Amino acid sequence: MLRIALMLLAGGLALVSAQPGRENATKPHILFIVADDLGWNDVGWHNPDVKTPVLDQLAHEGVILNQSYVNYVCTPSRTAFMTGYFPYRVGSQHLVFFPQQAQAIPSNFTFLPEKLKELGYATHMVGKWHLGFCNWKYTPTYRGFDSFYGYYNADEDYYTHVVAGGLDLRDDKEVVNTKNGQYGTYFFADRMVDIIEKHPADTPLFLYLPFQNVHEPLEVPKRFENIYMNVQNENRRKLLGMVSALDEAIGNVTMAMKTAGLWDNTLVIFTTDNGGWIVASGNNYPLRGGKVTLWEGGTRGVAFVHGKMLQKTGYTNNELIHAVDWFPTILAAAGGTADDAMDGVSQLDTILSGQPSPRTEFVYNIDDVFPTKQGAIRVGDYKLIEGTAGKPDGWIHPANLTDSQLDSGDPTTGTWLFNLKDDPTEHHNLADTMPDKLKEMQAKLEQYRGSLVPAINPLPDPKSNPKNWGGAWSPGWC
Ligand SMILES: *[C@@H]1O[C@H](CO)[C@@H](O)[C@H](O)[C@H]1NC(C)=O
Ligand SMILES: *[C@@H]1O[C@H](CO)[C@@H](O)[C@H](O)[C@H]1NC(C)=O
Ligand SMILES: *[C@@H]1O[C@H](CO)[C@@H](O)[C@H](O)[C@H]1NC(C)=O
Ligand SMILES: *[C@@H]1O[C@H](CO)[C@@H](O)[C@H](O)[C@H]1NC(C)=O
Ligand SMILES: CC(=O)N[C@H]1CO[C@H](CO)[C@@H](O)[C@@H]1O
Repeated sequence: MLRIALMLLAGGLALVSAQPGRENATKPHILFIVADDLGWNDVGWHNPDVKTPVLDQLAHEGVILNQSYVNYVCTPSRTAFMTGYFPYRVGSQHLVFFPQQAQAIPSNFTFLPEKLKELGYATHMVGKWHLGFCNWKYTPTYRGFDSFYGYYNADEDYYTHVVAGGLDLRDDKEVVNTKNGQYGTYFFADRMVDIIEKHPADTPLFLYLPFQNVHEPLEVPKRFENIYMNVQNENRRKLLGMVSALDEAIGNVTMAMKTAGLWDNTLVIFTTDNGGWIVASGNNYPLRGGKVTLWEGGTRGVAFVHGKMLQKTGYTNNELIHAVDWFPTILAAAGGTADDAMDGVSQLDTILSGQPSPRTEFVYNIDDVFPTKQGAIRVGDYKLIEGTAGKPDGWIHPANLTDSQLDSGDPTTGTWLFNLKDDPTEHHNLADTMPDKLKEMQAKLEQYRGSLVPAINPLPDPKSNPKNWGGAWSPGWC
């Protein structure tokens, strides 16, 4: 697979550089936008009740990615984006990193912006990190970003920027304590625009924008909520308002790119980090389950790409892509090559011209820790889940968000085999009727399990307490 990937990668570069009529033969600017907990059924191109005009237009002008997979929760997906490795090979496969635990991506993994800097890129990040902060060496400006404006953890209040008793907002290394009462999406978008306005056009720009929206808590300025006055369920109304706030912020970012003259040479990659969190009114209908589950609703992410360098646009691409692929893909677009050992493969030709994906299989997750062992893989059209698949389970329509479906239904531990080509919504478990296929898939999962790295999951450390650090979550205790 790697050899094929390298060949495709060389082809992809030729396509980029051979494009006629380009004024600037410079490397493309790259806008890598990650939405937080944005569900399959929470974007306008899947659900006309959702108002995302900016994203809809970008998606329709570009290429909608219909089989773009992510991990089941936040830290693992961000691990995949930043390292190009499946989280189970890094040690970050077990849920998310928590503020009180000394958890981080080990230093021997090179992060994507470090590679891009070697290729001459300016690298900036605005938003959520969630890849470890207990030592400065694990934080964004020590892992390849020229600048960082955002937060280390997850789940903070959109107005106070506090999570679990500590302020979590930084400008590079400095604590920001002047934003209490201001909705995060506004000032994060302002910072994004500011970076773009100050950026020298002759330097390639890598802008990593992992947005806070639409993660819990459900908070949004009234004017966004008011777009959905027809929605009865208050939580759902707020969630949708948060989606529209995200959309407006991305509109401001794209407008700034145009004004700065960068847009025509910009490759936009948009993806969610995992499926919608049904408990907080996110929705993945008609897919099964959502965030924190290995069902398709948790792992098949909304995504698209956009840019003038795309050769074929305005269609839905059904090729198999996984979160680990963005590292080598972005690197290839920037004129570099990824490490051979990496799990990710370049999808540059897949997105540029609709070539077949070099990927035929991937690992959804392997975790031996919680609540029981879990493992899931895809090979060709088939998917195997063994152990805990996660909850909420089922096919939950937005109209049914408040009912008991949220926590009842099928058992969440078992063995499932699906043919996703025929059954993308995982209604028909083939484990009993296809015993040979099941054995083959189980053997494959065991093979993958051979490279499992133990989860980084130490007990909470009292040294982390923000009281020891002037009230903010701070590096320095591991
Ligand atoms: C980093 O070190 C760990 C532990 O030795 C190893 O499992 C992993 O493969 C290494 N990763 C890289 C990218 O070198
Ligand atoms: C987008 O820009 C407009 C015009 O500057 C501003 O009024 C609005 O608050 C911005 N929206 C977001 C979400 O930042
Ligand atoms: C809503 O839930 C009810 C009861 O569980 C079920 O009969 C109905 O089909 C569901 N509606 C949708 C649109 O899924
Ligand atoms: C997207 O994938 C689904 C299968 O999950 C398929 O039914 C649908 O036709 C695909 N969309 C397009 C436009 O190809
Ligand atoms: C990014 C970049 O190099 N932009 C340049 C593209 O070319 C025009 C004129 O050909 C310049 O004005 C831009 O600065």
